[in-house]
Amino acid sequence: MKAKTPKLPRPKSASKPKPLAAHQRRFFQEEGYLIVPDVFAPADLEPLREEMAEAIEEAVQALKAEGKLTQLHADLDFDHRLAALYRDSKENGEAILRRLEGRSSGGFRAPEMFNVITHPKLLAKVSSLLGTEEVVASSVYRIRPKLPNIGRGVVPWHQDSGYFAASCDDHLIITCWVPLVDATAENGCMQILPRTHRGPVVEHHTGGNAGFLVIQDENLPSDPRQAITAACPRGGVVFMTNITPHCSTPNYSDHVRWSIDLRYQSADVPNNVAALPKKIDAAGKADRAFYEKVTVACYPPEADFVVQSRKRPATVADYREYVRRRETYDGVKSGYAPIRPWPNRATAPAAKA
Ligand SMILES: O=C(O)CCC(=O)C(=O)O
Repeated sequence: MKAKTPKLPRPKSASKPKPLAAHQRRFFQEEGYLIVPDVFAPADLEPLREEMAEAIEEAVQALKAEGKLTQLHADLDFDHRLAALYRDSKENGEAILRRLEGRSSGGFRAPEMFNVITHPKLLAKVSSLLGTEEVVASSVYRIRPKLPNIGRGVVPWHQDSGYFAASCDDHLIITCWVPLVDATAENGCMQILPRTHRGPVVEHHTGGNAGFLVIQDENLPSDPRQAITAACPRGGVVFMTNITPHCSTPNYSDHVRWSIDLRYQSADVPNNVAALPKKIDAAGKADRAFYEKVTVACYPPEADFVVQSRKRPATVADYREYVRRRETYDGVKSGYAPIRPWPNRATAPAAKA
């Protein structure tokens, strides 16, 4: 990816960022999710879409230079180009996706991404759900380009806490699912099981579609037919708790269902903001003190960073610090203890009828 200037002016916005209204907060508390159709103006997300389109163009040019690609589909827009490239060649499509998504789909760290993660309109709403002004962004954010008619982006039933340390089960970590196109049932928006988020983290299995964790139907906290279809327009956000079961369905449209999902927690919830390795060896192993400190976090392998604190403004990460933390954590490739050793679906005993 090309070198970037770190500072990017945020587009001026006429309206002051608003927290969620009491009825919206109540809905979230009762249902375990909330869809707000107009958190962003579509223009707020345009720089991110453009930067991702640019990253695709760079990947295309690299493949062309290697002689691997002749049909560039340069006439197609952001919503359609990757689908056409993937259709022509799965190998090229995967190479572009790997470049765009980076390690664990969270490798994209352009200023435009940081600007969405730290956008005051989003933080005002997150802050009102967390009930604190000191907010930490969990580095577990993902870019999800769900391509038409392939299984890759179809995410099976899970609770986000299925991925996190059990020590964080009782803490609120909010997922903000941000579509970059209108997300519909046709292009594979999420399905959410409402009113089940006050229960426990149920059994997950490894070996779900595309390597994701999966909650088998018999382990879901309620009948999957109770699920709601979480359609959400571009500019909107689907907010969920870390215990809310959700999944997503195939994309039957002709375009990519682009989305990102971001996670936030109170600064009081265990995090790894204070943990940075002193050294990382050639095999990607960090010093012992780092592993001792970092395992307090809900998802130790990825770097958390403070995104809002009026009380301690010096702790808030700017773009440089965000990149530094993410790159450092990406350099640590091994040595983490398993977060949650769920059984494998293929080898687990069959559920009782
Ligand atoms: O984007 C999707 O299809 C699924 C997203 C998801 O499961 C998540 O954000 O936890």
